[in-house]
Amino acid sequence: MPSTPPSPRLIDLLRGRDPVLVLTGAGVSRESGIATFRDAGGLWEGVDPAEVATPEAFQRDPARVWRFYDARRAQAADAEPNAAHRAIAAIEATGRPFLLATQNVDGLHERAGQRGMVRLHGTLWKVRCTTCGLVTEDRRVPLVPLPPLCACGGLLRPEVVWFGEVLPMDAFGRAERAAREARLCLVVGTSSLVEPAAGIPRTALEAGAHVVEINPERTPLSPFASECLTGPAGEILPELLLRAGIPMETAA
Ligand code: BJW
Ligand code: ZN
Repeated sequence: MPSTPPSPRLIDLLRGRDPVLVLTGAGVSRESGIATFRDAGGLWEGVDPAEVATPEAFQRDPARVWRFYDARRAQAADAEPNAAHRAIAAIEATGRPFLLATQNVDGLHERAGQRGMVRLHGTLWKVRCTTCGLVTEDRRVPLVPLPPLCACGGLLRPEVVWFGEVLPMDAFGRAERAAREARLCLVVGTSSLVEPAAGIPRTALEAGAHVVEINPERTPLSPFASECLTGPAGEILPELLLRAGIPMETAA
C-alpha cells in the first residue's frame, strides 16, 4: 500500500479516457531482480559510468564495455516482467491515448505486452556496427567473441545511448509531444537525474498534466510533482488499478 493514499483526482483520471504518458526508469525493473544504477548496490557502485557508458570508454576499451553489457544482457534474459510492467501495459490496454517512454534497455516492458512505447536510451537487444552503421537484433547470451564483430569486419557496439550522445530524435519527439498532450503523467522508478529524459515530466507539468511520481525515494522531481506515491512500483501500480477498476489481465 502507498504510504500516502492516491488522490481522488488520480483515480478519476485513471478511470477516464484522457491521454496518459508513463515515463519509466530502472526502478520499475528492480522487483524483477534487475539492478538500478544509482541505488545502494546499483550498477554505478564501484563502476565509474565514464568507464562503461560513454563513447570514449568504448573507444578506449571495447572489451571492457562489452563485458559490462554482456552481464546486463544475461541478467535481463533471466528476468521476468513484474506487476509494475504488467500494470502499465494494462493501462494502455484500456484503449485510451497512451504512450510509455522508457529509459530502460532491458526489454521487460515489451515482454509484458506493451505496444505503444518509445525507448529513450535504446535497447540491450540490438547492436550497431561502428563501421557500416548496420543495426541488427542480437539476442545471444553470452556474446561470443567479445567484442563482437559485424559481417563487414567492423566492431559492433550496443544500441544504447551513452552519456554525451543524442537521444533517438523520433523517440524523444514522441515523448515530448505526449507530455504536452497528456492529462496524466506517471513517473515510475527514475531518479530524475539524467537529462533530457528528466525534463519530460516538467514539460507535462507546464502543459497542465497531473504528474504522479511513484518511487520509494524522493527525487529532484518530487517537490514539483502533483503527488508522490512512496513505495515500490510493483505494489503501488496494481493497487491504483484496483481502485480505478482497471483489470490487470487485459494486458497481452
Ligand atoms: C524504485 C524501486 C521500485 C528503486 N519501484 N522505484 C543538463 C544538465 C546536466 C547534465 C546534462 C544536461 N543535459 C545533458 C546532460 C548530460 C547527461 C546528463 O544528464 N548527466 C547527468 C547525470 C548530470 N545527459 C546526456 O549525456 C544525454 N545526452 C544528451 O543530453 O545529449 C545532448 C548532448 C549531447 C552532447 C553534448 C551536449 C548535449 C544522454 C544520457 C544517456 C543516459 N544513458 C544511461 C545508460 C543507457 C544504457 C544502459 O542502460 O547502460 O541511461 S545512464 C543511466 O541513467 C541509464 C538510465 O536510463 C539513466 C537514468 O537512470 P534511472 O533509470 O533513473 O535509474 P537510477 O538508478 O538513477 O534510479 C532508479 C530509481 O528507482 C531511484 O530513484 C530509486 O529510488 C527507484 N526505485 N526501486 C519504484 N521497486
Ligand atoms: Zn558493419
